[in-house]
Amino acid sequence: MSLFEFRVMSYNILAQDLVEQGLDLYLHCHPDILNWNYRLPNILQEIQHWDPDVLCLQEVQENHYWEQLEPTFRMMGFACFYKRRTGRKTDGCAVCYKHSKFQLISVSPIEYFRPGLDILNRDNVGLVLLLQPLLPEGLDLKMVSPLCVANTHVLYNPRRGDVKLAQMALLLAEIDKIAKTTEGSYYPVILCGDLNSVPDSPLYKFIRNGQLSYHGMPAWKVSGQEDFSQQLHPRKLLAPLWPSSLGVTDNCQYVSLCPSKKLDRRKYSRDFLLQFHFCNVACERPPQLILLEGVTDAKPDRPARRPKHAAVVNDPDPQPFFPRSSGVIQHGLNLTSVYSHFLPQRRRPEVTTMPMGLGATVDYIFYSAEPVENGNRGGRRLYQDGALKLLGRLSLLSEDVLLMANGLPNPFCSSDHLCLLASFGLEISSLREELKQNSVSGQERRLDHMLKMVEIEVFVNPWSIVSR
Ligand code: KL2
Repeated sequence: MSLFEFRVMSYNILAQDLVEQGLDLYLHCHPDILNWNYRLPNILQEIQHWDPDVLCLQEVQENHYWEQLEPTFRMMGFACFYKRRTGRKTDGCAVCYKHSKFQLISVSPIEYFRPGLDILNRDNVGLVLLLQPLLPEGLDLKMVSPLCVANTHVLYNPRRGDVKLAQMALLLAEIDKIAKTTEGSYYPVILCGDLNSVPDSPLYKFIRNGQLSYHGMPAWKVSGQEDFSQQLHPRKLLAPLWPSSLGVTDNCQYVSLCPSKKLDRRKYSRDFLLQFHFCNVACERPPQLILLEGVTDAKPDRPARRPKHAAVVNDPDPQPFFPRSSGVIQHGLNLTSVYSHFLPQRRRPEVTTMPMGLGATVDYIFYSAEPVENGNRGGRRLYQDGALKLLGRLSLLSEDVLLMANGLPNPFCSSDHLCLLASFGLEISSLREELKQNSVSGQERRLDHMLKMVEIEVFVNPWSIVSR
């Protein structure tokens, strides 16, 4: 099986305006290394060195993007897309791809801010691209599937897990729309971002296991960033998490796209329709009505407690009706993490950022995989690679190592986050291979399947630093 190989980098490059607004977060740093003119060439050099084909950046300051980053990336062979946050903060997300490797199919910027909705009152954003991998000349593009790339920077506030979940739900709904094939399955998805949530937090589990029962959960618990269990009256998550007026189901799908039939038939609530049950018009027999004995000859009786003239009020909830589950959200993308969040040889957690000298993972590259049947260990799904294969990744570091370098940023790493880098292979189908597959016996196929599982163990080696 031949593979279309490419590398993906996710990197929160620390917006300069945020450095200057939060200088007390960087007291451990020499002021010179916080200077943008010092940081920019270091960050560019790092990107150039690892040479990704897809680059997902967070905390990209708008003026730096247009004046410095985009022109440089363009010279490096990237096509670039940018989405600034709504509101007053000056940074946003960028997704860039090598135009020698991919062709753009579509791009969707997403604003999570929705006026009037408390749960979506923050200015974070995301970007979702659909890319067509380009094959060597002579090969039909149809032999390789389009790839969906999403990038986001979720709200920081450790107390507002409710907002973080709603932001993720909007991003997942957009991915669902962009990555869904005409047959209802999904193109491979790569989801990068700073999710401001730690591994095995409820938000992380929601992405990885496709399901979260949230009803009654304190909002601060969602991200696992900090412990607010001493707080007297914590904000709790109540079902439904977001109102139906958002047009997103509890399965994180846009209502207009979800498979349930004839949604537009249920435009009015039951209470609203009941008002008309015995209204005057309903009790009046149309004069031209042909009477059928035993069917239309009885005059409907108005129950005594129903007034003759029902005061018809406007429907308070005229939104399209769709069923909401009680306190559970789900999504249909099968996503697993490139990183395992643990460095077995050091027996320490991986770290992607070091706020105030404390190491944490909040940055991720998730990718589409196949859930292993009956591979559910205590609610945690097991995955194996499908059409998209993880070939390697750049090792992260542990907190103790970063502390020896004086935390982040330091003279070598010019952001308060480390970059994440993964190398993938996307299956290129060929007629010959399809024929071969169809001729192998069931026994051989099972063996082939087992071999694949073993290979994954080798691939998911945290020390497999990508090198080419
Ligand atoms: O955690 V971050 O840093 O992904 O590296 O995302 C946010 C935080 C970023 C954008 O909002 O600014 C940082 N204390 C510490 N850091 C903060 C705070 C805060 N109160 N607010 C924002 N950030």
